Amino acid sequence: MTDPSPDLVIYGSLVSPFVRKVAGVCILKNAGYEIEAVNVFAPPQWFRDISPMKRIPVLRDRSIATEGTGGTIADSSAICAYIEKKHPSPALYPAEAFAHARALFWEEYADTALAMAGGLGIFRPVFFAVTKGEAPDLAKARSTWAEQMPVILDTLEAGLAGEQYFAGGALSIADITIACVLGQIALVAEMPLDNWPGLAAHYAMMSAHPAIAAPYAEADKAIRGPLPEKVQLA
Ligand SMILES: N[C@@H](CCC(=O)N[C@@H](CS)C(=O)NCC(=O)O)C(=O)O
Repeated sequence: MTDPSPDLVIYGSLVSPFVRKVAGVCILKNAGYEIEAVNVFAPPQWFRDISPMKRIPVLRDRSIATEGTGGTIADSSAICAYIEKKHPSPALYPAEAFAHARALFWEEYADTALAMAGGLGIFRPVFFAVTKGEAPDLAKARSTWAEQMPVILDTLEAGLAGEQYFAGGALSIADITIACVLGQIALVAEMPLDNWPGLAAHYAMMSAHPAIAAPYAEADKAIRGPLPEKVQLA
């Protein structure tokens, strides 16, 4: 970012889909930010103090406070909602009430159901194994893809209902979150979406967007060292 000392600091790592989601929202809104690396698996005490659930990301708004818990917000959804208020344009939450709620639902679905299966069931068994010098746990990743993912991908495909975007007929927090969390699978595996053509088109469109592509490229750089080749899920 060009701003040498932006208000917004994101604590975490772009390897996290939730950190990429927050970075993507900042990019879309042209809000200056910087990432301060935190190893969430061995966090320093100051980070535990600002992250009650010991999770990344946490945001700090330096215009509010530069240290301690002041000016900090944990949880990507709370953070993105804050950035929306601070930088309203372009709007990433539909104005119409029902579409707004649908966008929040899809954000939550991606943060929970999709992240549990894709993150805990595919990304971690592959990537955490190789960072420990072990072979990727292909059995776990493949069984998750075969047994848990189809219903989730069916739900997303049905949710799109042939539309370009998930809620309100325009790019929203729903699209950003779904693309970032699906990207967690794509970081470690070839992700065959042929059975879900609407979702495949959505993912292709979103992955090409600079707000998704730039943070993803940083994560990809970090992953390709320990895992030069993506694994096959089928
Ligand atoms: N609901 C949280 C989820 C954040 C989350 O689970 N982050 C992961 C990294 S992708 C984490 O911090 N994990 C730490 C751990 O499992 O101990 C959000 O949206 O910010």
